[in-house]
Amino acid sequence: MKIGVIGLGYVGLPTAVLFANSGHQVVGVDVSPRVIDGINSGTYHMEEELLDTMLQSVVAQGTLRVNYDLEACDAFVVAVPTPVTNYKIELKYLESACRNIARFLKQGDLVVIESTIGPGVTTGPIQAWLEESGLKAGADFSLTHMPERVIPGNIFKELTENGRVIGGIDRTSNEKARALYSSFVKGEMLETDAMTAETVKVLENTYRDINIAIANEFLIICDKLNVNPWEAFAIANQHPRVNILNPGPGVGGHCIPVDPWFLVEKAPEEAALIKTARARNNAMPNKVASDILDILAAIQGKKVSLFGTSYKANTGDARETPTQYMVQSLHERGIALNTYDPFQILPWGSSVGSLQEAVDGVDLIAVIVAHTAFVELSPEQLATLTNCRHILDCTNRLDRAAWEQAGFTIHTFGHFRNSLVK
Ligand code: SAJ
Repeated sequence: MKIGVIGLGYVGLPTAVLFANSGHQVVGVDVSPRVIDGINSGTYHMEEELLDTMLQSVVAQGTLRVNYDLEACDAFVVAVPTPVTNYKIELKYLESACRNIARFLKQGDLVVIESTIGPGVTTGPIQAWLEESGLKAGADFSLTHMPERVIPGNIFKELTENGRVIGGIDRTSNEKARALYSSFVKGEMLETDAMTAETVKVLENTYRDINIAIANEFLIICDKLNVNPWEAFAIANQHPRVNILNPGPGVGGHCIPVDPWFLVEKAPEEAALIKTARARNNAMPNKVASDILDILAAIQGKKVSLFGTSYKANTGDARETPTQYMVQSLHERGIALNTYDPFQILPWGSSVGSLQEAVDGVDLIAVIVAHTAFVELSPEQLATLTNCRHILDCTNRLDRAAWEQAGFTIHTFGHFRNSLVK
């Protein structure tokens, strides 16, 4: 089959590569010169080695071609972003992708929407944009929503092994989508209707957001009670029906903090818990900033280094990263700081490029992200680079005994006051 993949981001590009690798002719379309020129010149690299090798090979074989312009295909897969701005979902990229497809749509084609969308969008605006082709959904072409559900950092495995939801507008759409994706998906594919598939995806991510929010709220309550939350959670999680997630400095990325708003938009009155959970998670960077302020005051320090600017461990992805909001909050309070991340240098003014620069002249190091490079840092080595001996561990991953042995004080996130008592 000839497949057009629109949007070559963290889902679209690997999907295009996997289709091409399984023998289809694939045309990848994107608006970014970095992506198109990079792929065409062989200088674009994917974060996962296996996918990177596959990308180079399908481009060399000509089974994947990438371009700014779309062309006629038998199936179209849409994986463009659907960001949320001021609590509203922006469908502009989706609209432009669908209107673009409408120009080439012909009898018998299949359109698959992978982008995350709120309930009702497939049979609402998406169908309407596609029908500007003059063709009727169902009668002339097939349409399904197949939400992507992969976790960045493990894309190849998740794309091939995860179960999929197929939410077609009719049975034929579901059958066509199943046949197409069977070329690389080994996981179970569950068929339903478009509205259910849209709802499933946002329920999943909202469920995770709320579960993280309760962990964060428990941390704040434990802090008030002077109970070590990490110890309390570890014990509570021994219970067979309890699974408290990890509290942390906030919820970043482009999915978990975004998708709940798709439900809020549909049911603003009813989604009270969802909104509260969002507010709780959004307040966490500020909680870290306040703790930093308190520790600096107690140790008579002035400057902090924030270790980690990605939204989570072992990725260079900084979308919606909590660190960004922490930096803002600390700046507003007049605290001197720098940020350090082995994966990236961000244009925040305060971002430094080496561990040595990061720890030079600081009084406190706040470990925000559990990058392996931080968790496995040698306390003895760090001790030779800086006079700073105070660490706030927001990840609870540092080996406290080893750090204390090397002369550091580890301040526990949610329980740091304990370490300030002499
Ligand atoms: N986080 C916590 N505590 C936890 C788990 C995560 O504070 O116990 C934070 C992380 O540090 C990060 C944020 O939440 O800032 C989101 O991280 P994540 O690992 O939960 O999720 P993503 O955004 O990397 O990927 C998610 C995945 N969903 C789930 O794990 C339930 C993935 O399956 C989805 O497909 C993806 O969102 C998406 O695209 O929707």
